[in-house]
Amino acid sequence: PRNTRNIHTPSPQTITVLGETYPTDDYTNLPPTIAALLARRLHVTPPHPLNTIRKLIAGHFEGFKCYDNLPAVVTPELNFDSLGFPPDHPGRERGQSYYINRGVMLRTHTSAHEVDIYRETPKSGGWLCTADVYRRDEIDRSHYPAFHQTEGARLVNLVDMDKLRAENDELRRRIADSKIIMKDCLDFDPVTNPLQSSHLPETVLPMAQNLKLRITTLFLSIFPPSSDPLHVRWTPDIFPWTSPSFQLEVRYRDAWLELLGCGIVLDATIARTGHNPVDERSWAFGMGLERIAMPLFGVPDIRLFWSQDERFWKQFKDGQLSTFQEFSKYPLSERDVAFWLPLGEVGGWEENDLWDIIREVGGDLVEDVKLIDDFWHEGNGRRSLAVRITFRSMERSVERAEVNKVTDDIKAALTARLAVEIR
Ligand code: FA5
Ligand code: MG
Repeated sequence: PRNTRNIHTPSPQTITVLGETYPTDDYTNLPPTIAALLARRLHVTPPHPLNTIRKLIAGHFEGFKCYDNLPAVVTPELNFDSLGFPPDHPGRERGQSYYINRGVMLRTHTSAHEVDIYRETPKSGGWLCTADVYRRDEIDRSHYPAFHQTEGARLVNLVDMDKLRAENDELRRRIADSKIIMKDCLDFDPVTNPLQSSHLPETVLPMAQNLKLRITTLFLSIFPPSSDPLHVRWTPDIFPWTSPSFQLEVRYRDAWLELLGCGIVLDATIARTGHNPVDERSWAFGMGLERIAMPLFGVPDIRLFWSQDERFWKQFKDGQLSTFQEFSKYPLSERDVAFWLPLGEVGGWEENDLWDIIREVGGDLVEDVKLIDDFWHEGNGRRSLAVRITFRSMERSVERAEVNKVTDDIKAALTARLAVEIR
């Protein structure tokens, strides 16, 4: 059983997002702290590094039409249905996405605009769309509930296959001459990652190669040449509107960092856009801009991109790459909060509700939240949870009294909204 309780009770009748007022309902779960991020528009604000990356990508995909200002408030139809997400896909749940109400939500990916943009794209056209996207995710160095994506797509007319093969040969030569080390994935698993039934290998394989080669040469052109080779690897992936699908990872600080997902768009999706899948096929990708900016600018923590501290902003120049110098961090404080869940409630509620309440009350002071204890007490028949909250500001040093006050406010909010009993 899923939790349908509105965690933001007492909920106001309306909420205002980017100056527009919407009625709330039992689906509303957008906290004010997240709503406030929509106005930041980092990806079009120089000298922010995400704006620089957006422009570098646009420079690589010459002739692709750019969409940089599409509003983040979309319908679930656009975000999910237009792409063939099944009705029970977990991404649709209130625990994973931010809803203004049942009818409108914050886009969870730039793919929400695919169908609309394809509709106005001419035959054999290409386009890019860069935007802020929102997901109820856990928070750590490489995950944040608000981040940025660039979506890219290219329509290819089947009469142009020879040109495409020649282009692929040229791109392959550039990669062979470079310092990039690419592990390709030619795994078209017929069950999990099949070619579409109407697609012949001799037309679709060059398209899949073109997709991977255009992306690999993008990284070749934006990562400055260095003595260390850049390691990238392709693996199979799954998306409801592409097949076959792939993921690209890059090696950064001794770990593989996921940069993007991509694939060959399903005929069914192409058919929805006014193009004819019998002669027009398309590849599409969606890449995380912070995930590219982190290795490119040496930014060690995704939360820094949202910093208002001038020690962050003044390190960047519009359109230029530079290496971020970490500035000293203010001291942290930790507080543990333990509580009993309501009698009879043993699960089924969304852990994301818990993280969101803590973040909503604690705002930017909350650097990290970890579940440190979870047990079942035979005696009283109740489940107990404990979380450790790390408080630290990126802007200032925070007094002990303020940390205590915020911790008390968090306890009060958890009690009021999740009906827990603080231990
Ligand atoms: C998607 O969002 C698909 N829309 C991509 C796509 C487009 C597939 C077109 C096919 C065709 P995914 O959920 O994997 O896929 O996200 C894409 C990228 O966004 C990830 O590879 C990662 O770089 C970035 N990303 C995802 N979640 C987060 C997060 N919480 N914080 C920062 N970056 C994230
Ligand atoms: Mg992914």
